[in-house]
Amino acid sequence: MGEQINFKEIFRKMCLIRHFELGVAEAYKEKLIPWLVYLAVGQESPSATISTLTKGAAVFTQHRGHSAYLAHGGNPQKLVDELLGLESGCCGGKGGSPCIQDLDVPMYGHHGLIGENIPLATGHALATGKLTVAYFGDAAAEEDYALTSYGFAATHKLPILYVCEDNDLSILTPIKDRRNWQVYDVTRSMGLASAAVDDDPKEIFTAAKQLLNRLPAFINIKTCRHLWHQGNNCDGPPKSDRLAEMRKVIPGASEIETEVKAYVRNLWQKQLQKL
Ligand SMILES: Cc1ncc(C[n+]2csc(CCOP(=O)(O)OP(=O)(O)O)c2C)c(N)n1
Ligand SMILES: [Mg+2]
Repeated sequence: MGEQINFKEIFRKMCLIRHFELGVAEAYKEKLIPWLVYLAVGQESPSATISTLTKGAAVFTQHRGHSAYLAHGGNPQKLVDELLGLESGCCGGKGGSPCIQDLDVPMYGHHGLIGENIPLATGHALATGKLTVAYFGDAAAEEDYALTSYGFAATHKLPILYVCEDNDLSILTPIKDRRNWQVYDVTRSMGLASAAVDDDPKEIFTAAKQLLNRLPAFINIKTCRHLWHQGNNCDGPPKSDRLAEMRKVIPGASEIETEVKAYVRNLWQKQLQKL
């Protein structure tokens, strides 16, 4: 497992996710993608950081999964093709945005029931004994089958890291209207190593590195979704933007971002010509 934080690698992955997603938003706006898309603009840092510590892990995601796919080494071209419904997509063009799966990563896709990836990932950790990472939102995290999965993982000491990308929203409903308890308090009481952090890569890296030595574990990462639950609209400027913060402190940030942006633009242009 990587021991030192590599800010440039994390920043590069964040730029890849951000510009990839903006490319999806553009294609969606132009109606080149006529089906539902769930974008992770603003939520780049959790998977960009966790992936640097969990190379080779099996990854389970839910509907907002482009970010984890790109961060964990998924093929951006296959993702573009998937979103365009082409046979060359990672699911043969039949999965679409919420169901990204690619056994080359290996990454297992979502089926529609939020949080279902939590028991599935838990079963994977039990069956294989291999490091498994499950990404899900703050609403998925509170589902009954999620809670029982955490308890099962604690009992059987499974090699799994649960990563909650906590944007404080279940479509439009904030946590305060849904529950008066924290999932990480429940997981801690079950015996899982648990942490709650902000979306600062340094904070995520430090906490995740410790948790990975004490699996099973749960990490709650506060993050900020910039766009609507589905599609490319937004309600004005975001409350926070971690990528913008990183641009100010990473040496060579502008060169890295320009390079990644050009790469992503080229990817979309090349693929759109296939339509
Ligand atoms: C069991 C179940 N209940 C409700 C839905 C409808 N639904 C789809 S996504 C979603 C919100 C998910 O929120 P969260 O897990 O926090 O992820 P986020 O969208 O915020 O990334 C809901 C309620 C569903 N798909 N499955
Ligand atoms: Mg949420």
